[in-house]
Amino acid sequence: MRATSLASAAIVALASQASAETIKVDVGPNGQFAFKPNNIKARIGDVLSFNFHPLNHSVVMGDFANPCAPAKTGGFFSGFMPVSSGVGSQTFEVTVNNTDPFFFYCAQNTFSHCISGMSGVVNEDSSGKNTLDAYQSAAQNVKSASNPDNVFGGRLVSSDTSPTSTSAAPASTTSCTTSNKAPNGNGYKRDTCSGAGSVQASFGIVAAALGMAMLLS
Ligand SMILES: *[C@@H]1O[C@H](CO)[C@@H](O)[C@H](O)[C@H]1NC(C)=O
Ligand SMILES: *[C@@H]1O[C@H](CO)[C@@H](O)[C@H](O)[C@H]1NC(C)=O
Ligand SMILES: [Cu+2]
Repeated sequence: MRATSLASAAIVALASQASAETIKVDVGPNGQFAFKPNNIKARIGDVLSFNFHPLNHSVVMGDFANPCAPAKTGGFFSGFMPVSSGVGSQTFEVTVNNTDPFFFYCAQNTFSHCISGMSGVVNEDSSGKNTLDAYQSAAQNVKSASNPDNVFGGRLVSSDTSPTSTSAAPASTTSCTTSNKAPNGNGYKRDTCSGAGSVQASFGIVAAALGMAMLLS
């Protein structure tokens, strides 16, 4: 019984790892005060990758009840990202931890970005009242947007191939060495990768868990 549930937990972990997606969100593309896309469906484990365009945008998680203000609990803030041309040298990556709806906005007050509609939603409850349309309408009545004091809740990653944070390493830049010695010495193949959160590292852990499950059965 214990072994079975351990094994199925391991399989679920592997399945969810394999299906996690990176969802690219453009912040202010083509000079627009908008996120593209701004109405996002995401699953647990998916990563939102915010790509900053000119001028000087940001992304903050907000609450439906207080448009253009930071979420009361949790959330994230990228900081302001001044970009003169092209796309900024850093992206901001945020992991989706549950399927509850949440809103995000740009806190730039020069030209009132959030107030003029620069906001978005993840997993909108389109059957209820808390829609993106309603958030954006309410935002028009806000005097000014606000932002947290510090960057938090995500990872700043260089847009070139070398990530500034190991946990955000894309598969292509993950380097792995394979050894046949599992930590418990039972011979399961284990990959050691630089870059946490990679599929290879997780597979090693899953394989080790499966090995444990077999020993217990
Ligand atoms: C970007 O915007 C922020 C917030 O308005 C401001 O504090 C910062 O000075 C701006 N940066 C540049 C380079 O304009
Ligand atoms: C998910 O959890 C991480 C780690 O606690 C946190 O940094 C991140 O902001 C969370 N994501 C959201 C959308 O709140
Ligand atoms: Cu903006």
